Amino acid sequence: MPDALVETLRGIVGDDHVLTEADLRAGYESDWTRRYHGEARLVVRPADTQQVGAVVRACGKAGAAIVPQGGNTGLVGGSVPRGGEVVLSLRRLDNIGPVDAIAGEVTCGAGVTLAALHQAAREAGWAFGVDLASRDSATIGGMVSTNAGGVRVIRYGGMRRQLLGFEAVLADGSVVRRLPGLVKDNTGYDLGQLLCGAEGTLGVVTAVRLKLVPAQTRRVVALLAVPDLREGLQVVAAVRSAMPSLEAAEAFFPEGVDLVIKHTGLPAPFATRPGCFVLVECAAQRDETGELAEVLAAQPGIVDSALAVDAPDRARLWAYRERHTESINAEGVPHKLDVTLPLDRLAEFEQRVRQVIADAVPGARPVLFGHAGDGNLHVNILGLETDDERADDAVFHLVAELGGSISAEHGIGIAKRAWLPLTRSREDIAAMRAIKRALDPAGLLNPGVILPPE
Ligand code: 2HG
Ligand code: ZN
Repeated sequence: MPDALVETLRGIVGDDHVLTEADLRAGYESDWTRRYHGEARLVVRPADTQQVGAVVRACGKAGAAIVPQGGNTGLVGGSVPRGGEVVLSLRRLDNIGPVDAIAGEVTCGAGVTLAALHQAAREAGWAFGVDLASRDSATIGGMVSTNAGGVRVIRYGGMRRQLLGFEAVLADGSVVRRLPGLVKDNTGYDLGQLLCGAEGTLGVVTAVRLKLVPAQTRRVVALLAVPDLREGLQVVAAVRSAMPSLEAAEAFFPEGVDLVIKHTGLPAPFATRPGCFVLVECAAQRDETGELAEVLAAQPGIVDSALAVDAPDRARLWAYRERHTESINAEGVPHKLDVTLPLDRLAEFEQRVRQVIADAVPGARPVLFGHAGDGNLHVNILGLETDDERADDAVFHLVAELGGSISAEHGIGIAKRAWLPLTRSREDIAAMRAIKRALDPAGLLNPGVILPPE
């Protein structure tokens, strides 16, 4: 039977941008880990905000649910169809406005990649505060929608802190625009901050106004071998209290480094195999290598270290951390549990979680790594069936017991919605449902994401 919606959408975006053939849809239907996939009714690729509005209106009229999608680098199943939805790709909204050099701000379309934004900021003598490993594909709209964090949160915060203004299409196809955005603006509800982290369930972000930060010209990275995470956190605390230029503080373990070595061919970073690796980066307007070396020298827990100042050397050290995700993926389809703990419980969590996983599913292979400076660990688990959630359940219960959150920076998606009540009260969830109902009464936008069907 001909799909009337296809014709309507072709009239809005042009024939070439409504994808109905299975092979053309495929790249939009499966997530990066291959754990989440579903068939889309079609993929539509509007070119601008006005077209996004028309597409949303047409879908609403046809009763067709929409899954908004950016670079499709999400890790919780929130950006791929579950079955029969329209995938609304925002990638063509890739315009970057001129950098406002007086305010240190820029307006960019939802489809701009993080790498392109970094480059535009750099060319204007500024920097953008958020950075993460999938920078070449991740788009700003998706990063706002998931309130992405990344490796510099300890210094600059996540996407929420960069967001000064927004433009979005609401579920009825109308457009709300608060651009360019003001640093001070107390005029009612902050809809931009509400859309940020809403994972496309309350509106479709089409453009944002973002804060930029001063470009730091001198960087130093240290890769450190320590006996365990507890010791690693001591080192991070020492650097943090002594050096305001601390920009990243990451931790990982031999289980992950072994995989990185296996899949990238990189040499082992140190002659000995420590219990834990810590990577810190400081960035300033002048060379702070001496200061960092001095702080580190006073840390008795460090058993081995490598310092890098030049860009290729820094990249070489970062590779041991940043190439975890792809190396894990090369081993199989992981379950990805992105959790955060109060910093004073993080080491206890790390010490207990492997056993908790082993007890839940004997033979499961945990690989932990993450952002030690902000209490965020990525608990990746290999060797599990896609829908065997026993290990996930056990880990989330441990997180809740220790006062943490089941999602630090990846969002809830469909992957974690069943555990929302572990760390959100009934009243809290009811308030979230009320907001969803108010802004999307027909349940058109990313249905089933964050909040399970009632
Ligand atoms: C990172 O920190 C990303 O590299 C991905 O948040 C984490 O692959 C993961 O689990
Ligand atoms: Zn991360």
